[in-house]
Amino acid sequence: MGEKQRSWAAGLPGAVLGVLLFLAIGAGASAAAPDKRGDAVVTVTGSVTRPNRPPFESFQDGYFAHLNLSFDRAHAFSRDDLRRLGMHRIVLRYPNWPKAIVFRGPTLGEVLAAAGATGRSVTVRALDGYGVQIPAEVAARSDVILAVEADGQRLGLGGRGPAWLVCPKGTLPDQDPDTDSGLVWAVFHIAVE
Ligand SMILES: Nc1nc2c(c(=O)[nH]1)N[C@H]1C(S)=C(S)[C@@H](COP(=O)(O)O)O[C@H]1N2
Ligand SMILES: [Mo]
Repeated sequence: MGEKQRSWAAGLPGAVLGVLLFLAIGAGASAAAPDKRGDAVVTVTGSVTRPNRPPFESFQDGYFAHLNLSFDRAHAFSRDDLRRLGMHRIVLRYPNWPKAIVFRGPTLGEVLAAAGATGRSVTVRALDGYGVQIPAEVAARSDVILAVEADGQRLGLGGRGPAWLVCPKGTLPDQDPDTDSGLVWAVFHIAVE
């Protein structure tokens, strides 16, 4: 093995070989399916028309599997992806919070649009499995924010991050106006159906 290849390559000047290699690598990269799993902090799954990662696979997607979640199509967002979508501001205060908090992040609608989501409702779900189902028309409101920042601090794991669903009181169906029930923190998954 190799004899034929070596003699073939020996006949070509280095520069030509370099160009051929460059073309081969370029063609390979552009032909490969996108895979943004490694950067994911929030993943939109289900009825999405702009997938950017492979379908659910139970071993690699161990945490989704742990919560009995699976999907064929999904769009993964990194922190920077979410920040780039827009940083809208909303200030909220609840009796069980130490103070009013200034939240910033993209609207839920911007996140869904970037994933090409088409559906009647979405379930915004946290790492602990807590989730809230929201009709599409509510999810599209400009004051429903997937906050990635609170009081100028990024929301991290172990805190309320990577994202915190926030909106004005009374926005979500059956939202209790006196408590922050329904404001999902530690959001990592949005299922569209
Ligand atoms: N991830 C996650 N978010 C959640 C909840 C939860 O259990 N897990 N509980 C909800 C409810 S019922 C309330 S009242 C508020 C405040 O819960 P906390 O006091 O545990 O922060 O968070 C909401 N968001
Ligand atoms: Mo609650």
